[in-house]
Amino acid sequence: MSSENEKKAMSRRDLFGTTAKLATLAGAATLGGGVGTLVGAGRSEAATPSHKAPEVAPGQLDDYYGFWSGGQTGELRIIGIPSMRELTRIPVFNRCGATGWGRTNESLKILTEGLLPESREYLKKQGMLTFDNGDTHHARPSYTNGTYDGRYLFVNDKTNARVARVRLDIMRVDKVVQIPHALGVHGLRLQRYPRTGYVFCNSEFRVPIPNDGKILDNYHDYRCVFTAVDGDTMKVAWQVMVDGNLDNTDCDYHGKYAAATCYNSPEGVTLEQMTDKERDWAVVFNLKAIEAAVKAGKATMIDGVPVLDGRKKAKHNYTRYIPVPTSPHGCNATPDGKYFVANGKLSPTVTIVEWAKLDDLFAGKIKEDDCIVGQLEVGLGPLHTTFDGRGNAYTTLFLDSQICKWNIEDAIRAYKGDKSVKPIRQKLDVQYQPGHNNATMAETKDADGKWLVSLNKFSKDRFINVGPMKPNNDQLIDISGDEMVLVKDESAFQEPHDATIVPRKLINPIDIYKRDDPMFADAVAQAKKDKVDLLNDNKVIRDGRKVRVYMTSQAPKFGLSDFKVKHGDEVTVYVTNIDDVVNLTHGFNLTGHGISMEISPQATASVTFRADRIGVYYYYCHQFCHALHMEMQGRMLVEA
Ligand code: RUQ
Ligand code: CUA
Repeated sequence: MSSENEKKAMSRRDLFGTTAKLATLAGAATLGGGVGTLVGAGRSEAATPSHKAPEVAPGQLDDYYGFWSGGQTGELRIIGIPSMRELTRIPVFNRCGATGWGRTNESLKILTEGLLPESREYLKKQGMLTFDNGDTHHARPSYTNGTYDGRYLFVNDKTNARVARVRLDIMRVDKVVQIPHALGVHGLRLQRYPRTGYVFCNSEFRVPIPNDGKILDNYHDYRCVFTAVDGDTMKVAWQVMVDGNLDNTDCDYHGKYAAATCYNSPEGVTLEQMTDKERDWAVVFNLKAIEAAVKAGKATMIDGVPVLDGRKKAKHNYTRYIPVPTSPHGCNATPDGKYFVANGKLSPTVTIVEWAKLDDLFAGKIKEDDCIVGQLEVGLGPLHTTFDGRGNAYTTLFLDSQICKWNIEDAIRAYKGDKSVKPIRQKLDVQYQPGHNNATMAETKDADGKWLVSLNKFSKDRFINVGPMKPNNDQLIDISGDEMVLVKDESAFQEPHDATIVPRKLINPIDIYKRDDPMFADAVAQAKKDKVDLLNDNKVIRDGRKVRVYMTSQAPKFGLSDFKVKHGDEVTVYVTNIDDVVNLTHGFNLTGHGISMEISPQATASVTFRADRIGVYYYYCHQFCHALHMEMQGRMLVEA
């Protein structure tokens, strides 16, 4: 940034620092590009790492798994904490050349079977089987009794309204469901108690239901739905129609309530309309009342899904709308199980709501406002809050480029009028413009308060210049002591929206596939029909114009050094990796055919294509598996 720009940014930040209260929606909305895209306040001395980065020496292992959403890449990433090393990636909604995800039969089955019929039809017309992009925001591991159980991880695709489930034993997706009546599935959180259970998803954009062209420009008839997916079956359990646009969501530790922040309560479609109000709300959902209504058949079945009307004017006991300052964003449940926090975004405040008060609210004994037990001014642009399990909260301030540490009970005392307490403990500069932050185990009852990551959207001057699109900056902060201490910068490709951090003892992936893994059950079943023993046989089976090629891989050899097919045949190649050795993955790439896939130890992977090119084509192993890896190849002969 030039010094001239820097001065401008500085003075703008000073301005907002002193007029925090005025920097609510009116100012922010009209300033548009000004406030919304303001980049940091230049380099800050105080923010230079004052501690040495935590030492995870070569050969040493990390203490935690960090599950990073890959944002617009549509994938997930696993980051070791505290080293911040990227350990691996999990392809989810993207196409991945290293694994064949989105091209193999196994992955295509998962990516297509949960699609809505209208999407399938649309995709077919485009010559596609599935969407090949996604926008992953919120990755959350499954719970039992308020803490992570290591079974699954769920993540949303905002763009195409999907939710994927990842098996944590093999770190691969096994189910994908597309959410009906929703465009832009954004907020996602999991039921904590008694277990997951429900996957709660917010549809962000209001749409006509059904979206069939009958309602087009009349945006007052658009609706937003809150969806509960059954995490075991990956089918939609129910939906509740609400007022406003849903943003983020979270739920309690007792299995009774969920909450979601809403913006755009005026239900407009332009920026001016959307922000033309003093207050929006956090909508709270009464899970027992919703379940009872669905069971009693009170829901309208739309496209096979029970939909309840939770709008204010319907006056049902499914929802209540708790007023909060306009345009709230993050929604975060405290690990003590008592509260959730709505983060102000355009308001410099966080609003604290007590879950227990919702009993009285739904019973009609108290009003919505009575559920609010605190409202603390934390700074400009509060987006998300995380916790240390010692009573402190950490809120990202997007505009101030800071993390604000504050004490929850003190904030509640101050709200009650106790002027002697100072809830804010510390503000730490981060570089720059943080979105989510998350601390180790912060979203479980076992929050341990060791590390916090701040996922910053801008890195500006923190790394050598790589062109106009800069990396993001994920910063590691030590929160184990009284003061937050910045210890590490780590660059990241666009855009890790969010992360959860789990002690390594809770996650136990396998090294080698078991032969009865459901991932390749279809291949096993087909082989059985063809009387092929996948671990021993190498065979080409012709079935009319369909050809099934079965081969093994064992370093440094494929079971077949060539196979012959006819021009126009539909060919399926099944490769079974019979190496029973940790880390010995093979690949199968077919030259000139756009085919590349992994076959991990003891797995079978398959791919289907039409042999539309006459001639000689090599297939080769793409993983450097052996000194003779280059020789691990064979020929496909396609005759006219
Ligand atoms: S929410 S913009 Cu995680 Cu900040 Cu997606
Ligand atoms: Cu197998 Cu290289």
